Amino acid sequence: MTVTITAFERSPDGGKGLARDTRVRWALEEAGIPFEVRHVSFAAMKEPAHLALHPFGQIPTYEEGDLVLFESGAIVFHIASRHAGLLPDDPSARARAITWLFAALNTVEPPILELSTAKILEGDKPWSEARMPLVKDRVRARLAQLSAHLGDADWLDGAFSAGDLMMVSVLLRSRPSGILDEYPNLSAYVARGEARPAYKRAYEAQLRDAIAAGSPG
Ligand code: GTB
Repeated sequence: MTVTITAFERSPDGGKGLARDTRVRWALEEAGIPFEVRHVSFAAMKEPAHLALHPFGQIPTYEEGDLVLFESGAIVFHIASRHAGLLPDDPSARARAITWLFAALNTVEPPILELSTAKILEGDKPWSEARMPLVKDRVRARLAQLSAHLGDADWLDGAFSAGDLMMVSVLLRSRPSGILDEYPNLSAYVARGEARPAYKRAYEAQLRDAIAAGSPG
């Protein structure tokens, strides 16, 4: 059955792979599932046809026959649940990998997003400069904890899993701030994720799309 996902028509990151379709592309590549990408403009995302797929008018979405999903975490979990390679067979190891997927989205991503919001949407406010160190320190607090847990392991819990896929995807968004590089083991962890052939295929495809669309950046 054909799988179709949606992505930005013109990604604001110019193809750096930071939009959330990249994590879905990566999961599909890891699972060996062929898929098509439908590109949507910011305006089209808010129109009824797209809102019927995604109530919040965002990307990514996932269509597989009659099944329509939104939320990158739910989509990655759906792919990982039905195809080998992204979740361990052992029930306890599987539950732990899923825990890391949630931790990436619910515990690590929020302060990283807050930093992006503080820079992009609030950077011109008079109070922004005073607030920024607090926002950055909240990112550092999380990354320090994650760094301590990871230690010198390759992946968060044994073999590479959907939990690592999501954590690497989330951490990538902290790299432009320079904060990721303050934690060499996390930086190396992200590099291991980026070195996976499936990630490279996902990254290169979204970059090709961005170049074809003439995205800025
Ligand atoms: N919780 C949802 C999920 O995980 O799927 C969040 C989805 C979401 O935020 N989608 C964004 C979107 O559609 C794109 S990824 N925004 C348009 C809108 O809300 O109108 C967020 C994103 C955007 C841009 C960059 N960038 O330029 O670096 C990175 C990430």
